[in-house]
Amino acid sequence: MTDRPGVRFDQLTGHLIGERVTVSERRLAGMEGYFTDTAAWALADQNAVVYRVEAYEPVPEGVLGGIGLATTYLFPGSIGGEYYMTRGHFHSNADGPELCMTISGSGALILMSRDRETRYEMMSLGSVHHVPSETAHKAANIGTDALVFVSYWSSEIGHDYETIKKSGFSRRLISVNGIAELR
Ligand code: S6P
Ligand code: ZN
Repeated sequence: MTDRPGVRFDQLTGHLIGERVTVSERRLAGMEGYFTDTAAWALADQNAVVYRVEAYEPVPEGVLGGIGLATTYLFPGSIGGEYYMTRGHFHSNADGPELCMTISGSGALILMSRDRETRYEMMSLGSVHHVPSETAHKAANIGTDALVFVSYWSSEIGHDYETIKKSGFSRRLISVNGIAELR
């Protein structure tokens, strides 16, 4: 028995701290095919970190009975006018919803239904977003600082990246004269 939780959350920065927190980084090299302008992607510094994720999953993915928690730090940048974004995914196995809350920065949560209807919600300090089941989701950073947000999901769901890798989202968030537009 211990009186100390294994993981701590810093509500100002979003940092998850503890031995059971896993940290992963996604660089441009790991985002082949995700940006429309593949030539601009190929010319960009492949070492650039697009986002970092700190995650705490008390129950393994695919197993019923836990809530996953992650903080995403999505850095500012763009490739061919398309904002830096997370890869995006559907939930799978048992599909299920997710809740996201913005800690800092400004961005958009892009949501696409199974019939490929795409919409987005603006993300800013304190904004709360419900990602319904059967909805692909990815975040885009439209600001000049890191976009930091926290996500919660049920442990029994899995993550399907293949569908988005293969078919993408039906619309993309692009900077047009500095204004975000979904096209
Ligand atoms: C997990 C949740 C987030 C993302 C993270 C990175 O269900 O949606 O924690 O994993 O924002 O995005 P992605 O699409 O590369 O997993
Ligand atoms: Zn998710």
